[in-house]
Amino acid sequence: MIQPFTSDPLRWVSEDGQPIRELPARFTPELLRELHRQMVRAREFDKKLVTLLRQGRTTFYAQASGMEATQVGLAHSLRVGHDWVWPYYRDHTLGLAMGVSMLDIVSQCLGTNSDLCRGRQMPHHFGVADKRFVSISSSIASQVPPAAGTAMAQKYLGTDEITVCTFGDGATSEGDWHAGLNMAGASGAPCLFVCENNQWAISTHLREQTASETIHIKAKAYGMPGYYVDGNDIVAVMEVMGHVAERVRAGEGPALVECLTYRIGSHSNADADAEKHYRTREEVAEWEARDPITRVERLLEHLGAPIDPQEIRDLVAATHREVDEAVLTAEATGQPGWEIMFEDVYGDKPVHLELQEDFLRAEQGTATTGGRA
Ligand SMILES: Cc1ncc(C[n+]2csc(CCOP(=O)(O)OP(=O)(O)O)c2C)c(N)n1
Ligand SMILES: [Mg+2]
Repeated sequence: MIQPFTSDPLRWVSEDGQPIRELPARFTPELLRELHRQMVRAREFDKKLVTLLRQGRTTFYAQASGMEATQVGLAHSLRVGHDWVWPYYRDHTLGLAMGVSMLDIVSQCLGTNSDLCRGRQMPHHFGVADKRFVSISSSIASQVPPAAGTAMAQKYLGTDEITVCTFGDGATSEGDWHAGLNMAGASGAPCLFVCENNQWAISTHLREQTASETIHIKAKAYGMPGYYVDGNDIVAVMEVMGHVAERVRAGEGPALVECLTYRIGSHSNADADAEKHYRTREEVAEWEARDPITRVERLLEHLGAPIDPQEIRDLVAATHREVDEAVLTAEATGQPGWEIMFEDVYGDKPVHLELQEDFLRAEQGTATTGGRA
């Protein structure tokens, strides 16, 4: 029933919330409400983080608004903490749905002492070891070859883990992307590649990015199946991801899933106002009308289990409080001092680093600069 290489994206729920295929039994109103809750929470997180950015409290943030069904749906197809995830910089919604705490993400954005990497990464590039959510890299597609390598190791060691590797549509034009898919295909490694096709790579549209009709057909060249799914339909994302993840887990080799979606916000703060120069207001409005969150609300109405609007208002307010608390908690831990640049790399600090540290300490004119709380 779930076939690769379809010409249209696989879809279960129409844009106006009507089931167009039989709704699988697991999609009870309870599950749909929970998925809705997670998508709303992520959307509101985005809004609050953009505010923090505008207040100058962090310096980089890339919204995922509009892409919630793809990322939340993917999170529900993983075995969190067991399967390895090589994400990209727009995957905080995936992280939140995997149970990464807001405190961990906010701390990393603010670079406070509560940040797991203590301010030594670009903001909004977190990693969480116990979730096997690998630290995000900004270099487009650089996660793809190591993800293939992780999957090759899983195959070699005979584990029952799989590797999930996400990226945008633009990433598929990078050499690293082709090298990674080629390695995974040739070795039959258990890697699930997920393209979050939001149709833009900053200001470059997909049509300028590739002459290929779709992204998923590129899988053919690497000897793996390519699936095409409506990334704004969470039922479709979960059905396809679930099916494909099982296939990968069963030792049938890697697979590529292309989720067709859209980012309704700007690329990042780097192009906050520039987007009006490359895409029209009408195009954004067209995709806002296909919003993944409203689609679930309409589906619940259709199933006779509508969400009370007050419940949504309460959820929005609760999420805002949750972010505010995370920010206050993170900021209260203070910012790391310069000394941390000498820590966490070597078990025993080599002598040249000790000398450099002493030199810097003397330059600072103090023996204990400490954290700037
Ligand atoms: C190797 C490399 N080249 C260029 C950039 C600059 N850059 C940052 S984001 C981006 C667009 C990526 O688009 P896509 O892969 O579609 O992901 P999206 O941002 O749309 O989610 C580019 C070109 C970079 N970070 N790394
Ligand atoms: Mg893109």
